[in-house]
Amino acid sequence: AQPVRLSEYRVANHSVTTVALDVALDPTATRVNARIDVVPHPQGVAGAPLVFDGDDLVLVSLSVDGVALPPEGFEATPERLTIFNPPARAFALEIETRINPEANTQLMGLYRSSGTFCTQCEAEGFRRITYFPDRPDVLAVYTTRIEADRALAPVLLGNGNLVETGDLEDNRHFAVWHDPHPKPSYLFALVGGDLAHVEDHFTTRSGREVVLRIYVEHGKEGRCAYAMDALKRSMRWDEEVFGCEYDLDIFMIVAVGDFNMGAMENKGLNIFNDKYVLALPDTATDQDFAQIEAIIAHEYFHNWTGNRITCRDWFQLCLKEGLTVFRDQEFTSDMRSRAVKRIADVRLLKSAQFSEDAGPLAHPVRPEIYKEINNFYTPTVYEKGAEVIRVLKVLIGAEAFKTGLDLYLKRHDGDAATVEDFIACFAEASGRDLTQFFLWYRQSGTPDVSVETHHDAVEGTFTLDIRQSLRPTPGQSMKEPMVIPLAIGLLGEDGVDRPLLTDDGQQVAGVVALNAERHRFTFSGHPTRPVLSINRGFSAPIRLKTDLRREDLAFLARHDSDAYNRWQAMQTLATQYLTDASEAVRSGGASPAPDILLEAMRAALAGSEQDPAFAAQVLTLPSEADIAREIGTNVDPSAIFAARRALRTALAQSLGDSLSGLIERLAPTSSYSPDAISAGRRALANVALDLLAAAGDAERLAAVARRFHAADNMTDRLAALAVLVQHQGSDREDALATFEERFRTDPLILDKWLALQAGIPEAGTLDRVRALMSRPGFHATNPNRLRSLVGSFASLNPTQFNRIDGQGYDFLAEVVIGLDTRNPQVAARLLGAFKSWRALEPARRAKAEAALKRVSETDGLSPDVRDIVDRSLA
Ligand code: B3K
Ligand code: ZN
Repeated sequence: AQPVRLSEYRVANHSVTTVALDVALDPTATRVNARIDVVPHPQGVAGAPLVFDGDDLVLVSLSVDGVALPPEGFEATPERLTIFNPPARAFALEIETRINPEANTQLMGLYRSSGTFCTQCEAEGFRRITYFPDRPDVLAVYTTRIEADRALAPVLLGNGNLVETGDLEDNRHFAVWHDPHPKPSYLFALVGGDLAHVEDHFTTRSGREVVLRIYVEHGKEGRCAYAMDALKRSMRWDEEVFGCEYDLDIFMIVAVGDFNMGAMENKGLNIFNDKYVLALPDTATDQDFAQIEAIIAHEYFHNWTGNRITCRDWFQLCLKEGLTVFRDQEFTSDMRSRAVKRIADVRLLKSAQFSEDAGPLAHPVRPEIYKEINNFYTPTVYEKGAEVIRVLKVLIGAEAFKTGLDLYLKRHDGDAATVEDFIACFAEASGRDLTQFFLWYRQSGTPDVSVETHHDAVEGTFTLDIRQSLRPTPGQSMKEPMVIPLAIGLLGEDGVDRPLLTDDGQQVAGVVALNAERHRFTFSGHPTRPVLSINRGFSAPIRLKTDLRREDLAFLARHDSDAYNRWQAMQTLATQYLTDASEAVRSGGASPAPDILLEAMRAALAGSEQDPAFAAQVLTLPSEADIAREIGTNVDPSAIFAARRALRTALAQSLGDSLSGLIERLAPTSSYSPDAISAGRRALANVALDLLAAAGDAERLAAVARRFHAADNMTDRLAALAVLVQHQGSDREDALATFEERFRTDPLILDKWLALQAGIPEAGTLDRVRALMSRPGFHATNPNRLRSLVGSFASLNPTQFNRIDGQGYDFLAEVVIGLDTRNPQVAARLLGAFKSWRALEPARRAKAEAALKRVSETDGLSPDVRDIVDRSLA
């Protein structure tokens, strides 16, 4: 396939004003009649042929202004409709196509999920329904008429407002939906099926009455209350914080079981993976509740950032995704704890995005070339896309940021915009030149920033020598220096922030900005050496090296006024220890003494009940992947695992009594509630439980097993099970069997059970995973099942995926090859687990490469998998 380039963007030669779709649903032969009002684009090529996209389409009939086109006037292939001499004025095109939803295993376009007809059109799925200029800068007003057998699909849903329903002969019926807001085809959706719903209402601040509905499988109505509440809170919050009001009479969410990703923001008709809708205390963990809240908000927020203002082309994907992630992060921060949310977001950024930036799949936040757009829904576009907006906010200040965002929402309402349009609003609002800032969108890779400090006791000065660099990434060998805002503080011996005075005695705000390769900042008024707290709140998404000593880090972990940096200090301390210890395991040398780290953990534990959710984060050690990333090259996952396990054992032994005391004091006094405070207490208790059992002590494990059996909610039950599965022995198999028996009929819950087993760090896990894959209840075509079992194995089990014999890699390659013919998007996603293969030590690297080559040599790969495998091997 030919790559698509940003530099080659041209307007479409033909635009569309209105679309009237008439869809007669049938499992294997759905008829689609599209009446499309076409106008030649004034900036397009005059007299150009009309070229519409298709994918796997069968044309039944075609007419222009009511007259059938003669065969020599057009060409229709499954991928393209070309009309050689279209009228040079506005005209109506009528296209009839026939599609087979049942055979649609890609889950793009119109497909069936457990009998329900539903659609997924982003990025290029609409062209699997009818021929169309399937690109985000073609905006049209849609009317959708859906008809179906009443028994097969009593519920018929479309975008916009319901305008008509009625009965037809032969037990058929229809519904007509009209969406007055012009939109690109990727936001089109329809649903038909036998679904139940729950209903609520929302009154917007200007008085519009909105009906809210969540559609689910019959019997699941009782699991929607949390999602509905999250929706109403999102709607209110978006009015209050961003001034964004809802703009239709109804807002619908439909939960389906087969979905390629989390959810989709179709106008007025969001379609969700049911995992992100359904929740009860007994079925969902605290983490599930939090994710539901965040994703409901995210999709709802797209109504303005994505739908009212959409993207000109797919290179601008971060325009809607980065901004909407930024907005959902802010929402969660306001609903829960800002510091804890920041920590969680940075953890995700580092694990998913920094690793992407460091490997063969690195790409800029705004890519300039792609072969398969579905492969660019990445942590870089989403998470780094949100970080970059945060950088902008720190650089220009909260006030100018708000003015700029208001300007953007107003100026570009109804537009298909670009990142340049967006940034221009902030340049205008702040009066600043944002040319250098724009490098955050253009240059891929994570900047390295190193800081050397120097204290001069005689002069009373403290100097920072800061250097930035950016390594080469695919397609970008030369890099320019970035503008990097670093929030800083200088702590005195009492742990309190000292005033920041420049060398001429001027007080400065707490942010220094780098814009060149090297910078020196000198602060005065420091007769004694202060302790530097830098990149507070993770003000810039960088890899930071400082000359802080272990004692300094322990001091910051205790005293920093910036909560994020208290957490970061402990992580850095632990990461440094664990990288050294991994090295020692590997070389057979002696492990360093963990004294300072143990003491810092003990201190954190002592104050943990003041803010349990925060303390839970502090007491969670860096993951094996975090340590691997820090080591960077020649990585041996087994050595990392051994070092980490030894540290956990040491912590369990030295902090055991404090941990058990804490668990007792955190025991719930009332029944389960998913609120953030209660969730924080459970999180802390469960982190403590996990540490306490780390030494594998039989008595402690028996106590965990009792907790498992006594749990009255999924959070505590699953947390206990997660501890048990880490340790061989009969408790584990008993607990797994109990869980399976209890939730046997609920695949969504069994997914958790699959994921835990896939993560067991033992040699038997691969066989276990294979066995689980071939059990009767495992639907190997369902994305949630695959992600839970295969995805967890490949991404969350470093020692077993990276087995020294290469069997973990072979397994993944085999699954990807088998899946690719049915669902290329999910196959490509799973293959992404190889993204750090080049960082491995030589023996594993060779095995990983061989497995990737096997994929690469497979005939008939999809464009999705072909693109990932080619870039991975390049
Ligand atoms: N916009 C969708 C993602 C679509 C992915 C297409 N492969 C969900 C979201 O980000 O809100
Ligand atoms: Zn999104």
